Amino acid sequence: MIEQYVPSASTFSPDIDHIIWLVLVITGFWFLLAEGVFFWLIFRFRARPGVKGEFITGEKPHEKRWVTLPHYLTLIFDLWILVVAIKVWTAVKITTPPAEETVRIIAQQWAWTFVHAGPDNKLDTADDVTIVDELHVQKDRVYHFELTSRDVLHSFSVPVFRLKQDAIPGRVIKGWFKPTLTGQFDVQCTEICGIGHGVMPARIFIESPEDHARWLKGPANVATAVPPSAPAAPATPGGTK
Ligand SMILES: [Cu+2]
Repeated sequence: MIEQYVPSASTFSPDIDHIIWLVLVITGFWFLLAEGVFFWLIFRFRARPGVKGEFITGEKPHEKRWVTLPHYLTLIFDLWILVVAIKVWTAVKITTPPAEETVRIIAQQWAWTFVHAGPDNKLDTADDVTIVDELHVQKDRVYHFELTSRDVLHSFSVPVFRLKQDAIPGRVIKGWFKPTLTGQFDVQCTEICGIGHGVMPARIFIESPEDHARWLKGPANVATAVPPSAPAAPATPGGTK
């Protein structure tokens, strides 16, 4: 159901969605039950004409059961969430599948720079493709990312991947993803990083292998590529009279 609102586009996003549902159902069940019992008790033991309201201290054994029994049941449900969460954490954060490609992601106030490996599939070579606010990846390909920041704390978030990772200046944080859908989706900064935080969105383009190869070679690449030290565009001749 979550994917009706935010598509699920990575290999691990269904597992994250499963945890969200599990937590929602368990906490929702206990919330509704606790509130139901709470209001029923208020109604049941209310003061009425001729009947004094009862003050129950909860010290008698049969009264304590109202606390201890749900308490132990809640702990069992907590353990259930913990086991599922550790399994997903291990799959997403600990066991990393081998990279088919690596992309470098650099955050700064207030833009994202993405360094793509280019046709030779190696970073730090002449054919690297460096683009601001556009990340181009292939469907069904395992990407490792190297995330860093030039200035302050940022957070790299791709909602369709259910991926969020802080970017910390002075550190290179590694992670991975494998896209499972083609399309254009949002990339967001999810750390308040200054006055321009709200204008720090980017886009991820998940392409088929053919489209990605076309993008690497085609004019779209030339049109959107921004060299790191691009000179300022000259003024249009005749523009000032
Ligand atoms: Cu930011």
